[in-house]
Amino acid sequence: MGVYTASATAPVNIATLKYWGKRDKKLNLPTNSSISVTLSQADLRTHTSVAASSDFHEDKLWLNDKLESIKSERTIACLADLRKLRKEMEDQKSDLPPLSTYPLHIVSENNFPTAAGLASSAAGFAALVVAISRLYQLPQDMSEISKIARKGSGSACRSLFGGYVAWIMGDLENGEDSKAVEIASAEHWPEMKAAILVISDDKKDTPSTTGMQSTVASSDLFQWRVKEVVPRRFEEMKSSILEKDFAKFGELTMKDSNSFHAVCLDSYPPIFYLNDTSKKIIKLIHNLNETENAIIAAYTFDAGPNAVIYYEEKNEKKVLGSLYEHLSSVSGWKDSLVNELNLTSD
Ligand code: 2P0
Repeated sequence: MGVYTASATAPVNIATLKYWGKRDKKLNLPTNSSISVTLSQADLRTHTSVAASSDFHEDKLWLNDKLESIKSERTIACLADLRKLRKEMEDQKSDLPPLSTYPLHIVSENNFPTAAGLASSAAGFAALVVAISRLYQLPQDMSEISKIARKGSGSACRSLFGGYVAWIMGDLENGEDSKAVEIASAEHWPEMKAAILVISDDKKDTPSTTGMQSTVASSDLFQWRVKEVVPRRFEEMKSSILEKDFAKFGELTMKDSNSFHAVCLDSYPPIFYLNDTSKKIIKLIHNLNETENAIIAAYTFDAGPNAVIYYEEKNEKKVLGSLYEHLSSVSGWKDSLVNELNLTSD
């Protein structure tokens, strides 16, 4: 019997308009639409190879060279959805090998710097789902496939596209309209760059899923954020990307990072992701922009203290120079772990 193989690489994405809150935990349906920028394949990515054979006895997963059992409900849900789509093809074309019935062997590797302290679930589920959809030769487009990646990890649906990506929250209860779509390719705005400032590689204080559930249940500010703030900001940020208006894009990115951390603080009990070093970086970027009399750099922070700084290439020396100059004296700053990332062109 033959072995059928395929592989895929998926990069990390960093949200500029944050996903925070689920209206359906099982389907990972969000309470608001979000926008992200996909980073370079070369810097932070997951590579996944998959093989299917009737000779295999069970599904197996090797994660960074370690054999893991496939117990996670999210992984099981992704595999079931992919097999269902393949089965539909096999039912229509009887000469197709019955791959939907074969066990899978999955080998997945991250190239993240070991201490980067970055969430890997987005790239991980994106690479897994794309590799298997290739193995199964599924005809669905990436937006359709992104609905399956979403069930693995919400933010994973955005890593199926390069460049500037929106995850549309959708209205339908079955989640069929909650998917990722491309806003613009990386080539549209090639001057855009991102630097990751690693402050801590500690495990997250509060896991994202737990944090989101707590915010949805307890924060009053959250209602204002999802009903009033994000819908308006979504349209404005999309326009700023299409118009390559960095000042607007940067302002919205910083405001949305602050709004996300504000609803974390407004949760009860409060959730803290930023630390003192994060706050120093926030001040530093505002000081830099004030000195320049223009927004030339923008920070954003996810569910942890590490910063991602967006800037345009023409301002690289100013932005990185200022960061290096001031941060070298800030305790808690790991200067050896700055990554300057070109956005992906894949
Ligand atoms: C985001 N984050 O938009 C936001 C901003 C963290 C802060 O998506 O439970 O790992 O797997 O759907 O996607 C992190 O949460 O959560 C996240 P699940 P996920 O990137």
